[in-house]
Amino acid sequence: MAAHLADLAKRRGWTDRAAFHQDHQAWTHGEVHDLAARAATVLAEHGVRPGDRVLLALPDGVAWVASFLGVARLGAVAVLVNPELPAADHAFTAQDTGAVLCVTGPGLEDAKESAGRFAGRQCLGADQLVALTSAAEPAPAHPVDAHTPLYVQYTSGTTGRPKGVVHTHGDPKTYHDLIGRRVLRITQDDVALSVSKLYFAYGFGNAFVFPLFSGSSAVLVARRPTPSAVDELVARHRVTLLYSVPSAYAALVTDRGSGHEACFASVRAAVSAGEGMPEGLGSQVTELLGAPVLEQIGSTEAGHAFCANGFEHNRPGTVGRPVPGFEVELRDRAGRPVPDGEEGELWVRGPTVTPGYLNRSEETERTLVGGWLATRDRARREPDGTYRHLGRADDMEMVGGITVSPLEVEAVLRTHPAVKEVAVAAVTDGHGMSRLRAFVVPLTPAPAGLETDLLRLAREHLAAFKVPRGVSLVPSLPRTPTGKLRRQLVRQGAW
Ligand code: 3SK
Repeated sequence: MAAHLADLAKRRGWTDRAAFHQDHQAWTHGEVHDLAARAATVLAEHGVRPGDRVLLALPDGVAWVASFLGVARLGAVAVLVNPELPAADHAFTAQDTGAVLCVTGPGLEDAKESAGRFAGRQCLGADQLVALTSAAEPAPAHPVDAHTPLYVQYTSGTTGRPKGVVHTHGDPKTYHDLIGRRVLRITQDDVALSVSKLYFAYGFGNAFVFPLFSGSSAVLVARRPTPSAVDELVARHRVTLLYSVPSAYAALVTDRGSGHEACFASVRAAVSAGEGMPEGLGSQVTELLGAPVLEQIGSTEAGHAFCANGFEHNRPGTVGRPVPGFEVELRDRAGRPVPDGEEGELWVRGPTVTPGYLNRSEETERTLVGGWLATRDRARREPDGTYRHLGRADDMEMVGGITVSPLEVEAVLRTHPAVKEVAVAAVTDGHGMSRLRAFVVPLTPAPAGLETDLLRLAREHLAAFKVPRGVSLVPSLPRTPTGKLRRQLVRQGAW
């Protein structure tokens, strides 16, 4: 992939075009590929050989890009992890992958301390890696094919140990051909900003793969940008494609009110994934940005999106139609097909579905059945072929022996104008009984009597068994770094 991209940039004349903007500096496609080829030499000097795994625990930036492409050039495998994880999680990933080297970011560069954090593995600070490239020659590319493993991303699911998902050298080009080019119509004039980070499947496609395969550029920021940082970055770099998640879009809208803002004039589309867009939020975002919101759904196992809305066919509130090249089926718990209009679990087949999890043959067999991927997402197919996402199969709550969809209750409570965010879960009370409780982040200041108002609203719109027994006002909800709600923590009341 690394050699193919460097060659593509030359053949298409992109070498002098900006590829990445970081802080106040721009890096061209030519500079990035040159840096990556030299980084490969430095990595080889640190003992990296074809097939070895190299952990990348560093924030988004050009050093991340050069490290990834350097690893790819050597025929080694990059393991993409959140640099902010606790030490025990880093140690687990280092051991699970048998990484030979960990490339680390700021705060983790102390080699001795880092070696402890990464289970005794050799560590190399990303700044040092970049500094060493100035004295290094470009490395030749190790021969690989489309099926050679290229990178591993970890998925935690809602329970259990994190699992390493393997993707191959052929996958990124396919993400770009199917989603970047066909769905989003990315051209070399686009400028991307992704709130989701590069170590996550969504951010990896948005801000790394699509720019490199299209000759366009992306703005890279080390930390998740605040709403005012998004305003500033969009205006400064004239961002055309904004990729984010519903909770961050909600913050963008609520932090200012409504109405189209001049700083967003360059935006031509706002892509949303990670979880369902609450009703009404999509139109608020469209009004603010003056651009369509394109909702999609994907998974780490699929590599990127497998269902998406596009410019010609955009149905707000749905995740759109299968991405060209993907097949989607709805099945019941027994694996039987579910008719249109009825709810089922989403199964996906397509060219970038992972060959399997690292070291987890049983989980691989359970999740990949006859070439189909069990996503554990629940959905309904509408008559026009679009899919409506109804939550995760393991999201359902059980109260008094009855199954309740927390999403349905949350949708009702969210219509209250003083509610910023809400999560509903079955929580065990002092008598060991499972009771439905709503956790609400209010818009500040919260109006007096908000809890009573919310219970009244729920009683007006929901069957009695779906009405929460209580409401707790909380300052925030537990979310993954990519914005997904951690329902297991909500259930435990532990965050
Ligand atoms: O979380 C998702 O829905 C998603 C969407 C696009 C690409 C990747 C992912 C994981």
